[in-house]
Amino acid sequence: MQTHANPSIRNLAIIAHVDHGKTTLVDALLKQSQVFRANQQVGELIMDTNPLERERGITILAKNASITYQGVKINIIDTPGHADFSGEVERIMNMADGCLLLVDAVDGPMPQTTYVLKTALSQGVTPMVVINKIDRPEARVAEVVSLVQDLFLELATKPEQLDFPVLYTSARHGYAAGDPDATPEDMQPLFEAILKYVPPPTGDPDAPLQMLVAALDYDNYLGQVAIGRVFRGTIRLGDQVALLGVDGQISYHKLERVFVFRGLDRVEVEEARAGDIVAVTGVENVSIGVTIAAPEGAEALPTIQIDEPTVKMTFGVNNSPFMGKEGTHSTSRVLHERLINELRTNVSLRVETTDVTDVFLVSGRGELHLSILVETMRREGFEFQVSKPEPVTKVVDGKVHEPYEQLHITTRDEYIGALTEYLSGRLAQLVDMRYDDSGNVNLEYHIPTRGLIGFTAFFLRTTRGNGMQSSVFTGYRPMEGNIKLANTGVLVAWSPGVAVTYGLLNAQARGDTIIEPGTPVYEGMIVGMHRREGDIPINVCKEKKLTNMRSSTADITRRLNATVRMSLDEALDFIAADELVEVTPQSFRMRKKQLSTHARSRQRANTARGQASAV
Ligand SMILES: Nc1nc2c(ncn2[C@@H]2O[C@H](COP(=O)(O)OP(=O)(O)OP(=O)(O)O)[C@@H](O)[C@H]2O)c(=O)[nH]1
Ligand SMILES: [Mg+2]
Repeated sequence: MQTHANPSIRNLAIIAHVDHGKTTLVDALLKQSQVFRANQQVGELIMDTNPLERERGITILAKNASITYQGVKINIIDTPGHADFSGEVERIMNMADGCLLLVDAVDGPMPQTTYVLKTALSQGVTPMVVINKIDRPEARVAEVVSLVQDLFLELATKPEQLDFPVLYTSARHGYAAGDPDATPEDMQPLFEAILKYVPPPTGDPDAPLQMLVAALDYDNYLGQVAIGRVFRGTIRLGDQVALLGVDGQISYHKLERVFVFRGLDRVEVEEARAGDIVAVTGVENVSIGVTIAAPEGAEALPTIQIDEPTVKMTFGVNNSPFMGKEGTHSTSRVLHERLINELRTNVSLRVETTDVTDVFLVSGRGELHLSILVETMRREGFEFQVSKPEPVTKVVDGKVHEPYEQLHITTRDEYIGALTEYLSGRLAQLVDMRYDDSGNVNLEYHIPTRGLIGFTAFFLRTTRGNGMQSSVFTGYRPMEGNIKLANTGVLVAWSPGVAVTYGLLNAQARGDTIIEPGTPVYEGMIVGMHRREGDIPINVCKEKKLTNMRSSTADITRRLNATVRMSLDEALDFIAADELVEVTPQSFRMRKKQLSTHARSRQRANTARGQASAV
């Protein structure tokens, strides 16, 4: 095989925990390799092109680019660091021969660092370690290097994997060094190290073609674009190829265009040889994990292995009284088609039908993975309703098992009390607690995914932004114990209309309200949070009686308290099992599944009777 190495190419994945600086490092590499014109304004996080990525400041989709250094083309794959998008890392790893494992010089290795390194090592990708953010005053470089060494000792599957180079960078300031004490100037040492340590791709360019599709893109003009690495042979414009599906089906197509990556662009070429990463068009109904091969004696490459989803929720056709008012009302068929279409690119997602025809069960890697899909679909103009995220359980040896996660928290001392109380009520076990030099405390927990649902919003509220938390799936364990949920209910609109100040004032006697005066409401819509247990139906549209002219002074001075504002993610966390979030392109509303006040109270009475007779 080695005889067929292609020395003019390197394929490199950039992997790390969230926010350790992957996309910023790609910026620095692109800038130094003069991909841009001298006067071109390029800004930051250039690869985070999707609007949701820019808004949230995180990478969601892995993406390709390439740079040329000393005549060698380096194909770079930027990946997301958030655990919910780890399916993306699994998806692209087959394209790479080497990876840069970035580790923040302050934070050190974090849960997702372990996960992505394990993924890379298990696929035989050669690692290089980059200690990034060495410019930060709190950087503890030597300590972090030794923690990384420990991590490799734990994860390496072959002795040679322990022999990895370490570089020191500030991606933000655009410099790298091979020695932590050197005075760094620019990124050159990193380019040199990539050429030296990342093995060139192998594969016989004269053998029959084999390409594994690892990404899909859609272009309005070109149609479906399949992206992946040519493992063997040469891919040529106009070639007749076989598409080998994951299920063993074969179809034949003619390649219309072949592209390679240059900088951030794709340039059209006549052919590309084994080892390169290409984008091709002309292959219909392609999906991720399939092989494009020469038609004679076509052989499929091993498909992409993706871990199972851990969190699920339902996506249903909107059946609220406001359906069709703020979005394009979608039928069950349209919604199903949209979800199925998502599966072609979103590899760690699952979609199943349920026994209700217009409700689908969608499972993903975490709450964020699912809420990003919700947000993407509403921006496309869809309206629909979703249920509370729940963990995906499975039965092993007749016992129900549930997903567990490792939760890492860095925060200030003063928040430990509140966090501990919340987490212990949610079956979390403290595994480790350490103080660092800057007075931060690092906490590590094992917690069932079910206990973590809703935690992000709580954490942000409690610590007011003074902290970081992240979690990573560790495995399934038998389901044990109950979670103590907050014993509060909701305020539910009792009759339809438009909310008025007087009605909302009455509601505020019972709790906090989440809608403003002037908001149209329907029966069964959630308008606030009850301070106590149980739901309370309330008429927020009720005007003050005009006959009651002489109001007391107390009444005049009663002012409406501020409305509690929730984001869509918080609403998904907040709702209970018998509630839904109605999502439209313009807004979202929380509602009871059963809208009728009367029907809900009858249900409650029946349940109470059922319990009474069971005693
Ligand atoms: N001080 C300092 N900050 C950095 C450096 N590199 C990146 N950052 C900052 O760290 C934050 C996260 O950087 P990103 O490049 O978005 O991190 P990422 O690893 O791509 O994050 P995800 O894709 O969401 O996993 C940004 O605010 C960067 O400006 C560095 O070398 N020094
Ligand atoms: Mg990024």
